Amino acid sequence: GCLAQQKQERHFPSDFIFGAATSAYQVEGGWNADGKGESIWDRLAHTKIQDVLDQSTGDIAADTYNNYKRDVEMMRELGLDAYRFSLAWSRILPDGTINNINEAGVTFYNNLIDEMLKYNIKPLVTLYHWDLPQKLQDLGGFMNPLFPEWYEDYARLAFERFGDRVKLWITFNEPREICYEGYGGYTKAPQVNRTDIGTYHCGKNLILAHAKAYRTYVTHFKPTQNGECGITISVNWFGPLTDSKEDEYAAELRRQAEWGIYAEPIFSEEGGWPKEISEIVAKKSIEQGYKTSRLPEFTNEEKKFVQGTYDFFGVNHYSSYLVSANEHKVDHPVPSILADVDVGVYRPPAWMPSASTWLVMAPNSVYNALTHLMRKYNNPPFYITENGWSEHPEAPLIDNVRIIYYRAALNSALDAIEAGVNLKGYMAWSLLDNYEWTEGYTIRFGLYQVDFESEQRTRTARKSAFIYKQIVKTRVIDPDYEPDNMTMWID
Ligand code: PNW
Repeated sequence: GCLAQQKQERHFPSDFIFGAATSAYQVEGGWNADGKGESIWDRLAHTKIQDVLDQSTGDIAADTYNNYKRDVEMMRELGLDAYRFSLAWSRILPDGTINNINEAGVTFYNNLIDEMLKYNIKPLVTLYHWDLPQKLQDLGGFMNPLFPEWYEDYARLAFERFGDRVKLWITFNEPREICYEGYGGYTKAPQVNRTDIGTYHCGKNLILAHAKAYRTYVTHFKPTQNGECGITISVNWFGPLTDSKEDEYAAELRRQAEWGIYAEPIFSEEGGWPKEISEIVAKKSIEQGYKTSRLPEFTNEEKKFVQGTYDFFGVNHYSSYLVSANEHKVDHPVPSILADVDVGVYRPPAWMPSASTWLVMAPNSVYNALTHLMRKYNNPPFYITENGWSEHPEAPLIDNVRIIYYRAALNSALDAIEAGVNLKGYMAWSLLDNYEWTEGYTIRFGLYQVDFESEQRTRTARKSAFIYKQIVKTRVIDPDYEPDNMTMWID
């Protein structure tokens, strides 16, 4: 054949793990079924409905509690190697503590896991995806220094009950969204809105809880269960607006504020908080009249306890920003982590918008984030645990922009692999449409559309599902592949 006409085919490794992801509150429904306890998202949806864009709740959501077999069927249609889902802590422990185990909740997850394993689909289980038992929130939640102990008890129970079959564990999904949005801000449950110290104290207790659970796994379960345990951090890319020294430094500060404060204590050789953040917050706190730094320091013992507590780095990646030391800055009337770093962010209008204000299509986004993490943290094993594109509910099933996004992101992942990044898997967000937190059902991320008006919560494959299926099957991104029709099947 003519060489010039040959398509240059780049392959994902044959042992690369392709999957899709969801989280409990966003899909399960059954909010009080069979003994489940109330979570902080049940509380928000039931009492602060005005804070949800379409005044909706996750009470039923995609009703995965009753439809899990259909969900597994969709995984088989797509040919997935893995499926990432989360356990609802309050479904298993209604009051949050191990004094009261809800066996019906354990059974639900056993059924889901067993149904997946029938078809060789690996469970990738997130222990915590934002739905804290309300009874623990009543005691301060992540702000209570007992939090790491409550969490360790819960994690141990999960390892005991599911670890014979679950070999991939994620302790927390997105510390930034838990701490910065939920405790620092108002945009996620439990809406504490304590901007000066909420993010930092939540962050410290979360990191200690992660380390405790990891060490429990390594000591008591890994020797017999042989699985892996890591954490998922949202790592969007923050690059410098210009190549000036000031903008380079500003970008580094913003990266530390967004995800470095959670990654550095666990993945860095030095341990503890990023040193620039420690210095800035200590200095500003004193200037602001606080008696001590708003950032609680780690003791040396805690630093050592936390360092190296990972088998892999889970990355949720969606988009990029450009950072400037002097341009695009906003006022910060009250102390907060963004006031502490005080830089400007910008996005060129050419970066295509999605249905979500925070999500735009940025060039080389996955590559930039992963190669940076590789260099900074000595190339641990990585999984992309979320990546995807949102559209409005009325958008057609032929979701061409989402397809452009997935192909670009996966090509960027291949670029990263070629640059040496130890990337072992990729989870699309999301398997199906779900409850998008305070955006309710106004934003759709699914490879499958869900009809939330129907009793059955009918699921229908979008065109992107066919494209993803072909990539999973061939390990190749064919830019010209078109499905013959829109009828889904199991190979
Ligand atoms: C993730 N950002 O949140 C969550 O893990 C999912 O539960 C959620 O449904 C999904 O992304 C889509 O929103 C994020 O600002 C929220 O870059 C915000 C950002 C990233 C992830």
